[in-house]
Amino acid sequence: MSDPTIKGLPPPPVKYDGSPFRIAIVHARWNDAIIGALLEGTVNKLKEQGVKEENIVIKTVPGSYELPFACQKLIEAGKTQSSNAAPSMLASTTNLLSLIDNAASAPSANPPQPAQSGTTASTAPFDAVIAIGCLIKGSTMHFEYICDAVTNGLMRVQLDTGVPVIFGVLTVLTDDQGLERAGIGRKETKGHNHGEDWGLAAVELAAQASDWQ
Ligand code: DLZ
Repeated sequence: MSDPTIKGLPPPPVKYDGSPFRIAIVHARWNDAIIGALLEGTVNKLKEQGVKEENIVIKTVPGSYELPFACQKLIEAGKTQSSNAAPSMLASTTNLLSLIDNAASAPSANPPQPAQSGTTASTAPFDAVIAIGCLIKGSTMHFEYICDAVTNGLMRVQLDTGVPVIFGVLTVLTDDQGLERAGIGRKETKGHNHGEDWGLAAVELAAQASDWQ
């Protein structure tokens, strides 16, 4: 029987070309089994949309609370790097897809492939940043405070910097809710990997932001 839900992201009205874009992903390491699968779904979707592997920069932070600060720093560093047009720390980390192997290894039929040699990574400012985290409710108010801070922080970063920040933060009540939203559920249906939606959203926002300039 097909899923009767009406929720979810329909395909974009047009097919966006991700090939001109430089996208950063910042992910938390807390709840790493879930994060690993989300990261993989995000990267695979970015590549499917045409984003070049060498133009996907991946950084990690300990927990979701650190995401807004890291996104802001990365966006600023990307702008500085571009205006200096000189090699920098970021240039040396242009292809960090190997980090996916260090994030919790989620079962994968289609793991991201290593970059082709001979390709040149962009040093342009980031066109979009994807913040990935997974907050799981515990027995105290900690969850509510972190969810609130991260949500507001990420919104502030995108409005202050003018660079789209995709909200890739799951705020779930149980482990199973998180696993299902990463496409690795333990029940009959594995669930949908929300990382794919975030990759799609990043390319769409990057394209729109450049059109509207
Ligand atoms: C401390 C904490 C807790 C209890 N739970 C989570 C979580 O479910 N997901 C997550 O991403 N991070 C969690 N953290 C860590 C905080 O986000 C943060 O890293 C620390 O409070 C240090 O600032």
